[in-house]
Amino acid sequence: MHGPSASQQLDEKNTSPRRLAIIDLRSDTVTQPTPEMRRAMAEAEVGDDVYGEDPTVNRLEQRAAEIFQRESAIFVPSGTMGNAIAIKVHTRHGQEIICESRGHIFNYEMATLASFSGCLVRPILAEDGILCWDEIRKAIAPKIYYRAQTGLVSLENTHNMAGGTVYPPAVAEEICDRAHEAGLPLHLDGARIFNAGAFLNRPVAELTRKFDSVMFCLSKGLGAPVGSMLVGSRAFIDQARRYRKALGGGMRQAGILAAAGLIALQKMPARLGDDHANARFLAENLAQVAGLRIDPARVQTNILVIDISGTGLNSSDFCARLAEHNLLAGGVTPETVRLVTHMDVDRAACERAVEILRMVCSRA
Ligand code: TLP
Repeated sequence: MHGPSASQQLDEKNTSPRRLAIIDLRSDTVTQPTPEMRRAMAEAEVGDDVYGEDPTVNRLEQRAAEIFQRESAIFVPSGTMGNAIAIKVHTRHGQEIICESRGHIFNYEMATLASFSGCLVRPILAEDGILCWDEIRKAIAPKIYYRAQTGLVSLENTHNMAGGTVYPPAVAEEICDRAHEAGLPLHLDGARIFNAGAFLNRPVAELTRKFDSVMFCLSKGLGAPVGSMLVGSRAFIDQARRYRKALGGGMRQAGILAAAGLIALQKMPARLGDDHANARFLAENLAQVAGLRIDPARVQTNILVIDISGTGLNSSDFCARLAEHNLLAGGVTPETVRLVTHMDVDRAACERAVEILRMVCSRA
């Protein structure tokens, strides 16, 4: 993702920050903690979490384990660290990881799967980001001594850069069953698994039950300021705790952050449908705009990846023009732009976003 930051864009125009006037659709990571979260953070009971003594972190980890019906969970500073730790626990140096070509672990995690875990990616392109067992089966390295062996299959649900697409449960389960039969562990980058749950109207425990580990984010659609969780077996999480420390992720009085995470888990999944309805609203309206290509039927959750090549602009110039009108979006490739709905963007803001996009396209 690239493009100017909100403050850079404001500085360039020498305008004082008026956050409310800006419609920020770059990501659901930009959400501000709710007043309830801020209160809980101020009042959180804390201790040193590296000693396992932060009661609020302990409660959050217990709650996450309960929701996902797992033995154990660990609070980590970011989704990137959660994925890096999971990959490290599952693999050995010199192995391959099968994932989709536009997967976050492959493209946006600073190659930690290579630097920390010593693995290569064996990418598979799927137009909608959703892999199926038949494709994965063909990508598994043959058991020949001179071939690097497959160590892990990692799926992403929802799939971010494919446009927030959701795995049909039966497809994900077949992959898990067959991969397990082939002796391979499965990790789920479930940064937005609650969006998948909202789309399918199914509990996240059910959607993820066959994966060996799941990472999900508190700081995206769920609105917490910081943090992600990794869930799995007790042995897996015990090992994860060692690697979290190795990466500098032992956070001491982290209950301040976990307090917001508990509210995120309790209150926020129920409202994700609003974000999905807003994304669908954007898609339906933008599909009518000359120069933009988006299929509303494929917008399942809160992410739109729009083909802007018909405007004759590249994504950086296109986003810069949107920013002149206080609409922030991010380029994915030179020809595509991503819009992400979230709790700080309501329907009125989406209506305004459509007007701005229409105007910028008509002048391109
Ligand atoms: N995604 C961010 C950017 O890094 C692209 C975003 O704005 O969407 N898995 C998935 C599927 C993600 O989308 C992200 C963040 C992560 C992992 C990493 O989470 P963080 O940002 O907490 O390290």
